[in-house]
Amino acid sequence: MRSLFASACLLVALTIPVHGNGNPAREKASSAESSNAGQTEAPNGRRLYSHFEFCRHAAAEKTTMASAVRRQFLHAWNGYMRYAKGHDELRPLSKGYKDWYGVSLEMTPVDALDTMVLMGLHQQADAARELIDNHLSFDRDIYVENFEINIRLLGGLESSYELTGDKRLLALARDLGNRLLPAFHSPTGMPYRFVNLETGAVRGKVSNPAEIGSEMLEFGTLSKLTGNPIYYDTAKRAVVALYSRRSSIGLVGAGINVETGQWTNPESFIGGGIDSYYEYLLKAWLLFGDKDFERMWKTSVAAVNKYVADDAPTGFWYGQVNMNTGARMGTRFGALSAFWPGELALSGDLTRARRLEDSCYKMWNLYGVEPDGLNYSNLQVTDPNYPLRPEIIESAFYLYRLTNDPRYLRMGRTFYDSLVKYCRTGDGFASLEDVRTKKKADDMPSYFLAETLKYSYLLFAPRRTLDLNRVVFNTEAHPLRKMP
Ligand code: DMJ
Repeated sequence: MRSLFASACLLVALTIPVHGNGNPAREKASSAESSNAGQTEAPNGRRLYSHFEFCRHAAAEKTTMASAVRRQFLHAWNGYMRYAKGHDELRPLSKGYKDWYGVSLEMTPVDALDTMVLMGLHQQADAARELIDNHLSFDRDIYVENFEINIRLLGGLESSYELTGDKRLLALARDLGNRLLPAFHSPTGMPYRFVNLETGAVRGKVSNPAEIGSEMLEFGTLSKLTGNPIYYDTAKRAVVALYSRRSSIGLVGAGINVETGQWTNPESFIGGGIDSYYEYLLKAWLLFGDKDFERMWKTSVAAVNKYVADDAPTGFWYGQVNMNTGARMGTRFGALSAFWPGELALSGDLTRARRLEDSCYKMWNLYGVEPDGLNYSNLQVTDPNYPLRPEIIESAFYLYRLTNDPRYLRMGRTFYDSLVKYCRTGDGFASLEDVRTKKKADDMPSYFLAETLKYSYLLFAPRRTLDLNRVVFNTEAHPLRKMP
């Protein structure tokens, strides 16, 4: 039996086979169907359903899927609590843990907390808050990656504070924001890649647009929450410094020296290393209503669509070009680039968004899970791993919310089935070393709970679970509230 997601509620009537297919979610919907009064039988032995009945069953299937995702989230969290409690991340195969910097920064509890709140997992949220309250300290003599700590921890603390009102989370966010500020003390105002949380010393003068330009949402929110403009102004200065170094055709490259402002790599694309720079131009406009970001986003996306987009025989993609000339340098796409349909949709460009998500779905279905790298000109895998990434699901979520087209529910169902089939372990979920062989890797990144399972859940959950008009997600899927 085809899923009820297979057709839109816009249809007036449709026929559905009487018997189930061995799939629990669909069978549940089927058994509800069999109790219906007033249905008629079509000549082909199929039942004829009214528009109303169809929509009701599609809604039931969504509810079933949301519950199924919630159960998988619990499975992942329980594995973390059993083997990695109080550490950054679970190692799902060796049943151990990983701390990024030798000491724990409670990465998984902070990243997962707002997902728990949205899923209504109150007991688990209390346990995560207990770990954060009693064990998280940023007073550590360690060099941390400004970008990662900002999107996961600062964003996570802020979002959870907004959802719970727990002032201890805000105090931690403010402390962390102050410790990250020295990263921006470069001659150009663009941040160094690493900063020592205790001393404020910095490292890593060659950075990239994603790491330089993905602080605005978290730092801007910190200013709104504390009333201190320093965070907003510092992050904005960095973005403007980067934007003002775009090429004459409006593109940025993949590497830049934050001390000299000189580009070190002229390759321009939308994937990892540049991705969330563009994302934050759009979202800073949406979150803060700041017209400067509107202007920077519109200029940038026009250049990207003109030069980086590629209408290839295998589909619509975005590859690599020279930032100065627009000459094509490569035809690489991958899991990280699959965030772009979501950004396009959010900005109102549903045509490109839909076409690109179709290409992403093709990429996913080549091996039943997407690879981190794909040469789209011949559909050959260039980087075979799948580290439980969320982007393709994130885009399906935005597209479903903005179009109501059930094809994105069907995609979400495919992603869910693959995750459970290929990545689930006895005590969590594991990345894949190779999507072609499905060999697992000993990692369960914290963003799997922050992003992958959150977007999967929100795709199927009632819209009232989170009102997209009132929040903007940071690049780690932490929803931040729009404030005047
Ligand atoms: C996450 O940490 C964020 O989404 C980031 O922007 C990109 N990489 C991972 C997920 O793939």
